[in-house]
Amino acid sequence: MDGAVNPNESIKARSRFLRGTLQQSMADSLTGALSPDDAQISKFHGFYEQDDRDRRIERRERYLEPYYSFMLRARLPGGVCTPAQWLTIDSVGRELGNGTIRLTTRQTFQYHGILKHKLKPLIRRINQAMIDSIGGCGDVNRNVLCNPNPEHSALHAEVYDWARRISEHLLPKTRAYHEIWLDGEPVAGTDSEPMYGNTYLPRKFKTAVAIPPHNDVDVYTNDLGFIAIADDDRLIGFNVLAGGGMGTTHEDKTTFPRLADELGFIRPQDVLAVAEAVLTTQRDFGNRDSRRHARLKYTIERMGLDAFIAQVETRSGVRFGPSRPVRFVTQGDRFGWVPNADGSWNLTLYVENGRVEDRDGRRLMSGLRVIAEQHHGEFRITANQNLVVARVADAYKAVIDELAREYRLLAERRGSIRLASIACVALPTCPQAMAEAERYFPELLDKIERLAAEHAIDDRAIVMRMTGCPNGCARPFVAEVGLVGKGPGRYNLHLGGDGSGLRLARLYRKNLNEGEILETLAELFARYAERSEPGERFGDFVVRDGVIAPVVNPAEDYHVDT
Ligand code: SRM
Ligand code: SF4
Repeated sequence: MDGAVNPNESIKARSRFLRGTLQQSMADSLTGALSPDDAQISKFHGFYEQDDRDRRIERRERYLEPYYSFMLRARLPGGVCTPAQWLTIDSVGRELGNGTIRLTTRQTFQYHGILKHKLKPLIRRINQAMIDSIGGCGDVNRNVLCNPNPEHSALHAEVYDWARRISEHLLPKTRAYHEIWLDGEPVAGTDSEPMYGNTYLPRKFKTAVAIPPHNDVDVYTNDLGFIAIADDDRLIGFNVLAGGGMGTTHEDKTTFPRLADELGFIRPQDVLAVAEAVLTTQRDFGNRDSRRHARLKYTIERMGLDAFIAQVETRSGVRFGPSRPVRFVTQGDRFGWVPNADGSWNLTLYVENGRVEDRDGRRLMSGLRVIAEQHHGEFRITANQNLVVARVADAYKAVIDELAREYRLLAERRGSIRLASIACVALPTCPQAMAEAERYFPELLDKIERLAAEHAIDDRAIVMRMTGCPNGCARPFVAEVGLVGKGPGRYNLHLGGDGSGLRLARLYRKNLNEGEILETLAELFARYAERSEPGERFGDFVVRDGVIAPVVNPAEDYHVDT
């Protein structure tokens, strides 16, 4: 921490509850960009200014400004939308974005390549379909995650409803969004923000709700987590977690990924009060000088867990009981058809790195559109960037199955490693990317899968995740194998997640090129094939076999070489 006041704080304070000069920036047709302050404020409205990094040099050589466009991220609690909403999501992507839809690791969708003049029509179109983008980004609570597989229908419906209510409860209250994008009446007098105040949170804030035994939402990597506790399929409460996060900075040992701590057990009726108390504690105690150290994980490290819990209890008026025992067995999705307790079915489709488009003979975008036209249930985006066609009535199962086959959407012939893998967006849109991820990972996986086949371990699902930088958007620090971009064509290799999101991976080798990654994995695969016990996961094996030591306390031992 250098003690300097962070400029983002004064931008927020000056913004008149997130209005800034966004309307002027939008009206300025001389540039495709926003004013620098508005580029910060726009995030709270759900969109980021970006430029096409593939075209930077060419544009510079022609004395043109960068090719600016915008990425917009919707708010979609639990990733749930109706088929009618999907049809809008699809049409908007085709007409106003770059022709694709990007499913994200937080169960929502993004559009890339939106030109400035198309932003307002786009926001209006999704809002007409009852989807907004408030808090898609920015220093507020982000999209709330919830396990997407409703096979325990009654319990899931109840838990999902809590995820939706948390999302509503923690929304900013400013009318700026409605005023600017939906032509709402300007607020008479002064707007207000009772929960956030005029500088909002020090940093982004993420919440997830998980239903054991599936940890596909990676609940321990969130600032705030709720684990549903059920008795005979009836929700009796939640174990509450706080202080998880992935983002790090290469070579900066004051930054580290962290799994959330357990605060204790609460009853369902206390959820909103506790969520608000955790959020306001972070609002008041979080670091507002250094954005690199501003997430709740660092606040808890600084305050100490007991002091943090005491604050939350005082603010919420809720006393935590002892956490209930829970067991998670997986952090991946289950593909194909899965029956629900109410007789309906879910079909989970593999969406490579979340990109919905028609490519290489696999007409994913068109196929999903046709399915949406026939389907009467729901769509659910998973936190692994896949899509569940959910609640398909038994009578419609054959119709949907035939469409999925016709458009080649079924995951059946894909390898176990690929199905358990995810990659972040990275180049060409992400300004933070140091290396490729989404565009390169499939090609690398072809080679990794061949290696796995050579060692006869290709039927073992290994959770592999790639990101273009250490911000950790595909949560590589809880993967069994995490590849984190270091520079063009270079990645740090992390090992040792447990396949259920309960153990951090640790840096194993730095700055590897493709040949070195494959060489290193080949050695490890050989060892795994020879020495692992039946059913032992790769991540567990590398820890047991002494390849990597588990992280005990990330603030102290994450950066220790082992
Ligand atoms: Fe992320 C920033 C994409 C999930 C940690 N993330 C970004 C930006 C907006 C780059 C930027 O700063 O301008 C990326 C936009 C790329 C693009 O062109 O679309 C970006 N993050 C994504 C998505 C789309 C990755 C994906 O391929 O699915 C995910 C969108 C989630 C959503 O729908 O809300 C996404 N980002 C995550 C996650 C995973 C999660 O939340 O479960 C993390 C790690 C968890 C965490 O927050 O600790 C994550 N993103 C970051 C960080 C590091 C934060 C930190 O504490 O240090 C940044 C950088 C920042 O905030 O300054 C970042
Ligand atoms: Fe961009 Fe880095 Fe996030 Fe990948 S991990 S999307 S490169 S910020």
